[in-house]
Amino acid sequence: MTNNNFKSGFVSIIGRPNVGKSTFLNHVIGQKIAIMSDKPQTTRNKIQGVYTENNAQVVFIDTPGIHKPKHKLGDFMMKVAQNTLKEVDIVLFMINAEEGYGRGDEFIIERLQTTNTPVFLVINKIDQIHPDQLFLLIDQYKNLYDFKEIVPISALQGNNVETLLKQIKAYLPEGPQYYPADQVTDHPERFIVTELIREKALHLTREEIPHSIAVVMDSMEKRGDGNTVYIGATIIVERDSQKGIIIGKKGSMLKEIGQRARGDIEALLGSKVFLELWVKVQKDWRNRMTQLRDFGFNE
Ligand code: GDP
Ligand code: MG
Ligand code: K
Repeated sequence: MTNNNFKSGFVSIIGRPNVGKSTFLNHVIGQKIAIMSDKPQTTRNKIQGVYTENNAQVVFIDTPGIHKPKHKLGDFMMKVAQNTLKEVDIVLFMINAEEGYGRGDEFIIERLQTTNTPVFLVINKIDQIHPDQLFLLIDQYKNLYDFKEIVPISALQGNNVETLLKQIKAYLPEGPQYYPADQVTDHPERFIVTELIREKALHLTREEIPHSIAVVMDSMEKRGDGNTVYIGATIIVERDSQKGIIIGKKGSMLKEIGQRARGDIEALLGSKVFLELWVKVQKDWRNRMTQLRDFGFNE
């Protein structure tokens, strides 16, 4: 599922209400994305959508609390928002070309000052303005912040959206495919399945394994008579020593994790389950993913 040239990462889209954030996501969806349903993985991870191609995956995530609030934001919400902006790979700051600069933008730009994450200015709704107006806007916003890229688009008509996706990919690090290409939309249980495996691994290894281990679903499909669900999943750890612990003597620990998880998954899905588990060492990325969880992706 991962090869050396695969790129992946997290992208946060921020901007005042009605600038076109949802329209942009929907346009990308129209091509290849799948929006996550309003099921557990959404409430937990605040993932808005996942865009997958042959050699890249972009996980669009929501950043609660970054829009100018009607009332004073709690410290916690503010911290969550700030941390999220630091943890993602790219921030897309979207504005409405028709409206120009406003106080809502001022609020957001203040928040952006404290992060080193690359920020793109996405100027949306260019179908509504004259090119001269666009140049003026670009000049104005250039003076407010050191945007890494400035990309004019029309999310509605799709103009330049491909270019924006290309530029996003250019800034993503090499990394794994976090989510299956066919996505979880119709399978909210996928997320629960990986959490069940994670839970068993943590429980059985006690303090020896940090809570930051991740479980990634490689495949989940019905086969044969349709009564058995085949699941392949990878447990990702940070160090070789942890891999050894998870696998156990002659594979005994991994077998135990698998058996216990399988019991729960069969109960969850109401069908027979064939579960194949792998263990992989990956140094950095899963840590980031867990941090994302810790930074407010929990409810
Ligand atoms: P959000 O609040 O940022 O998610 O904004 P929405 O995606 O809901 O868009 C708000 C409104 O702007 C909707 O009526 C969209 O149809 C419209 N809109 C979004 N993108 C464009 C665009 O590129 N051009 C034009 N003309 N309208 C757009
Ligand atoms: Mg919206
Ligand atoms: K970062």
